[in-house]
Amino acid sequence: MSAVSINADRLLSRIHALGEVGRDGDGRLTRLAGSDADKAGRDQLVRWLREADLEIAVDRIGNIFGVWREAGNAEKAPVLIGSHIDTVIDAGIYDGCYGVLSGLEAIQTLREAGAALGRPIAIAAFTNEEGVRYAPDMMGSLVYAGGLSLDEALATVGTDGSILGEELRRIGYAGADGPGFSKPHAYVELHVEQGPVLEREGVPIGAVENLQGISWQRITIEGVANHAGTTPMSMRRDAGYAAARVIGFLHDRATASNTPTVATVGCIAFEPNAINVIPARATFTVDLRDPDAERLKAEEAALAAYLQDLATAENMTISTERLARFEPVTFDARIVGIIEEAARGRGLASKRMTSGAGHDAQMIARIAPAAMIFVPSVGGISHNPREYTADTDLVAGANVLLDVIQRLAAE
Ligand code: HGY
Ligand code: MN
Ligand code: MN
Ligand code: MN
Repeated sequence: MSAVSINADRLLSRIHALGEVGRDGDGRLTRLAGSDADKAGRDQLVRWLREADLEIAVDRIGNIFGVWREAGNAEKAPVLIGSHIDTVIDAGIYDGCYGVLSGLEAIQTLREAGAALGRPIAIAAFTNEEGVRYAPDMMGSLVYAGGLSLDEALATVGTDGSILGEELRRIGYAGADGPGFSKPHAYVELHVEQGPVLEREGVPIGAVENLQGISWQRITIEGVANHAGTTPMSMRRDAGYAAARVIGFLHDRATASNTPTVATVGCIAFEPNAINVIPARATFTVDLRDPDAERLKAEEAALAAYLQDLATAENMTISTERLARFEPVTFDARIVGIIEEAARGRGLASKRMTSGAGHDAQMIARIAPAAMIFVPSVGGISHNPREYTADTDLVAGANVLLDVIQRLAAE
């Protein structure tokens, strides 16, 4: 175990302070990418990076980097610690922010301890990890890893009709300079599990060895508007009913299967959306995930076949638009081993596991050895204001991160 430990009060107070930035009139925490609330969160992070006397860079997709170049041999590629500070709607305070602020805390702790490491250390807050306003998710890290062109990303149209590039310019985060390194020596992301596994098994640290595949689609069903009172059931082409059939199909199929497949319809809109008008159109999103690439493909094919049959049976037009698709990812086994060793060094049990959630780590794994550290989520709850992780677990995870960073920086 390393001689140093993080400053728990500083980390916890920053998590709670950032958790207050971007609350709306009802107290709901929402910092969607490119929004004023996102700007407020970014500005707060940049103030903390300045306080920590780090070299600050904002790249052209708005990723924010803080670099401690003189941590070690400045010629060498840095160890990068990252995550995100944008949130979903009505979010908790830990998702993403915990990892970014723990990375900052680790750097400050090491500097204050006068640690001489072998290579620079950098932290990153990636743009639009959540993908709620602009799909796909993990967009900033995807662009940074070369998986999506900058121009395509900046031109993305949001659910509100806005353009990501214009919004980044408007909030002052359409940066220019990159972080001064092309790819990191290694990448580690610390994140709350957002699921029930660690809490259920009473294990404080997750050594995340892989991450499941993700498929996002938008489906549009065209029916015919008609009078709710005068139209016999046999004459209806009710897009609302057809959408309900699809939601039932997805839920029942994923529930009945004895596989880890999960299916979610998170957004839905009817047009003209009037109480006494049979919906002419239903537009909704489908989020399908599975750790197995072939099974994910099979689930997408089963949905496509179901939509085709439904369109024929209900005499409707059904179209689909792909919003995101990422294959399952296996993280770097060597770094997973270093995480387990660091946990042991702190007297903490750890468990190898799969991530159900998408993370920036899955993008950076395309260009550098990467892995993740999880800490337990109480009740497995996340993407919900009741998201909670005990302070002791937050501090333990950050200390494991601190030790992993030192180990990787010594290479
Ligand atoms: O969707 C996800 O899993 C991540 O929170 N963006
Ligand atoms: Mn996250
Ligand atoms: Mn999230
Ligand atoms: Mn993440």
